[in-house]
Amino acid sequence: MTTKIKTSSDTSTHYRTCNLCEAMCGVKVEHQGTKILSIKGDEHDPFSQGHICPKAVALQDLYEDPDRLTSPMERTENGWQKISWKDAFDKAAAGIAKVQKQYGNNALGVYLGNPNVHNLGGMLSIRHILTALKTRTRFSATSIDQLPHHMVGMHLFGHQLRIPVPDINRTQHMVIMGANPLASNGSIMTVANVRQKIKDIKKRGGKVVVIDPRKTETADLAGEHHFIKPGSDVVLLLAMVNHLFTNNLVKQSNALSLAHGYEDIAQYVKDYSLEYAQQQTGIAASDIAKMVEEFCQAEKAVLYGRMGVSVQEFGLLSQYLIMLFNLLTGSLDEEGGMMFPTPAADIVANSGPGYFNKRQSRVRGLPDFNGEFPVACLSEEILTEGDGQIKAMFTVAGNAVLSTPNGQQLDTALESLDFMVCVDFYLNETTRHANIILPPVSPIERDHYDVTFHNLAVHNTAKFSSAMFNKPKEARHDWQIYLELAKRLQPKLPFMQQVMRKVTSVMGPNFLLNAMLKRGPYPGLSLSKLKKRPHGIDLGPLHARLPQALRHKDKTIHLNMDFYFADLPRLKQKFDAVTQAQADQDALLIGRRHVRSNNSWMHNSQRLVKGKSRCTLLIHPEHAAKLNISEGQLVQVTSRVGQVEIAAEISEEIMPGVVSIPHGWGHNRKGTVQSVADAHAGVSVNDLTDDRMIDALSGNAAVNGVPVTLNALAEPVAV
Ligand SMILES: Nc1nc2c(c(=O)[nH]1)N[C@H]1C(S)=C(S)[C@@H](COP(=O)(O)OP(=O)(O)OC[C@H]3O[C@@H](n4cnc5c(=O)[nH]c(N)nc54)[C@H](O)[C@@H]3O)O[C@H]1N2
Ligand SMILES: Nc1nc2c(c(=O)[nH]1)N[C@H]1C(S)=C(S)[C@@H](COP(=O)(O)OP(=O)(O)OC[C@H]3O[C@@H](n4cnc5c(=O)[nH]c(N)nc54)[C@H](O)[C@@H]3O)O[C@H]1N2
Ligand code: SF4
Ligand SMILES: [Mo]
Repeated sequence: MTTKIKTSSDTSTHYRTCNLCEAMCGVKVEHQGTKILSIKGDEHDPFSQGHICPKAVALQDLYEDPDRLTSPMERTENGWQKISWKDAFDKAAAGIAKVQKQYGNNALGVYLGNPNVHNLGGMLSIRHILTALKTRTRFSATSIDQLPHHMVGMHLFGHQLRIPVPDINRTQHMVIMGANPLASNGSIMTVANVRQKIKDIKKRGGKVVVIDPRKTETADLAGEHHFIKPGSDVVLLLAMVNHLFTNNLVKQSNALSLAHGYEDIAQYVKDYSLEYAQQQTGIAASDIAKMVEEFCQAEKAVLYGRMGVSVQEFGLLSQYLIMLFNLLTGSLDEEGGMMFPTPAADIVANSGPGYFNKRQSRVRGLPDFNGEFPVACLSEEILTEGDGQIKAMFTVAGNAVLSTPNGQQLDTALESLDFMVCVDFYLNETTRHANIILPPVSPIERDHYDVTFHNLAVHNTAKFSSAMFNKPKEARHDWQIYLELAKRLQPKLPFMQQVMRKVTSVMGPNFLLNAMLKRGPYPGLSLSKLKKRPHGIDLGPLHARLPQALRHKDKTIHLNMDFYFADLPRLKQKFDAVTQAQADQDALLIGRRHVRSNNSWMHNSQRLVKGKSRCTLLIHPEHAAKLNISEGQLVQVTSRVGQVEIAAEISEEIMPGVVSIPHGWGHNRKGTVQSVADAHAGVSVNDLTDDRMIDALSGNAAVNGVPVTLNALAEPVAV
């Protein structure tokens, strides 16, 4: 809520929720007019209690960034030109219509990037533009991210967004697989100040265990850490579930009583012994047994797995097994286990349950989820000629060239398009291919409510932030861009849709939020009530919600064993054979995140990128010595699809045989306008990740565990 600005010399205080990552921290901004004086944590925020990370100050950098686009741009023979909004909408609509008329509606591809989910107006009005674009060729960042979580939610609990999260505030034992919340600030676990939460678990006598091919910041704090060979988590999980059955450790619970036929799981996992898991993962059989037994002995325990597990070749089966492990140990829907949040604006009640494999992609036959094809097949859909080939693209809040596998191939593919429109405020590696760029306002110039992340939060709260500064009159919100373009692309609509579009353009999407709040589970809550509480409202800890929270009509958990365990032959094939790729490779490549970075798009903030380059190749000393690589030395890294040259950073924190490069770098390409990022360019790990390496069960991209070879190049250089 903003205190009214009287004169530009008055200092005002504004409270809002930072929308840059999933953690929903409350910030307190001091400003004089539109000059920001400071950004600090809001200690009265009921969710974050004053915590922020270094990225919060980047809200100011984003707002003030001279490279941030504030007017629509058109690419012409003489370079980029500013154009009026009217011309931009007319030209964007005409260009899309022309391609669709010539090649059919599906010749337009759509890609939705991650920040769309962190955008209130965007989330609530995106359907208007998707309808008007009339194409069934859609992609998003979901299929290089959390797709397995949606599928497990849909199958087991009846809705793609019915996803339980660790009750980190009350657990006594937490096992973290393939997540580094100390850098990422948590994901599919909206939690502020995770460092403190982990310390608190230990302080109350509990335990935290991390399973990761890198001894991360989280692993350091946790105390117990096990290296795991990238991509082998699925074998570990099968053995862990098997151990529950063979050692009589399955625990009855309310959730388990709703999962009919769970006893049959034992049959599917029986061949996966601890010894086999040791052989495949590198974790000693005795350590695995101890890990399972300690978990079962703990009063309250939770197993949590994220990106490291989701984006590997058996990502979906792994996330399913994580859910089964929680279910079979009495940790699902119990205090201190995996619990279902109760958000004030209930997106589960306001969206479809999700569907899978209704259609298959044209070239490779990959399954859709909810109407979206796996992003790993985007470039082939542009490059492969024939009926249904993508000839134009529409992207929103995404930078697929740096974010999706075989980015170099996508870069080339985008170059070949007839037409492209991007809704984005940077001219970056992806949007440089656009014909028209439509830039929305920056985050602090809009209202905010985390429709998505309240649904994944470890404590129930409701927080609404009004725009801090009024947007310039001529500027547009994302939702306004969608609606104006939709009007031009599809002037005629069925009556009710026409009314909804009209009402949304006149009133803005907040009325939809208000309707959700009023229909929600907390009587008396409304937008006007939230506006009076600028720090937000505390709605209490998570509580047990089964069976009511199940969206299946019969109010039971559907285990869908046939679907999931049908993946076991593929698994056997992969793990039983030493493949040629394994014999040739020097290392398995994984990613990493850093608290001062945010995917590909926060690298234009000097404050965040300053200091030593973080885009380095992490390699273990023994491994480096074997390949004659010394600290700082330039190394050529080669995969099936590409090659990069990057300085080595030698560290014992990485497992021998594994190397790590962070994603989102590789700036300074011709035609981009991001001066700070260009000066800290780095290389793109997604020029190495392979569009052919996917989780065949879900279609999700597999960017962890990519086989690469390494060649020491020049003499050491300073990093
Ligand atoms: N600072 C910062 N915060 C962010 C982001 C960011 O880019 N920067 N991005 C945001 C987004 S979009 C997301 S989705 C979240 C992601 O949040 P997290 O899931 O916490 O993501 P990462 O930090 O990448 O952690 C993944 C971990 O998995 C490990 N890993 C890699 N391969 C394997 C494997 O095969 N097995 C196992 N067990 N582990 C493996 C990696 O070493 C790494 O430590 O973070 C969000 N927050
Ligand atoms: N190798 C590897 N690849 C990965 C990952 C990994 O761990 N390893 N992580 C994956 C994950 S989890 C994700 S989520 C994806 C992210 O992939 P993307 O979503 O494609 O990429 P981002 O880097 O988040 O780019 C966001 C874009 O949105 C713009 N933007 C920011 N805010 C707004 C806004 O409010 N409105 C509009 N219109 N635009 C905005 C930014 O300028 C930027 O261009 O990357 C994935 N790629
Ligand atoms: S942790 Fe995330 S939400 Fe919190 S201040 Fe940092 S970027 Fe913003
Ligand atoms: Mo993500």
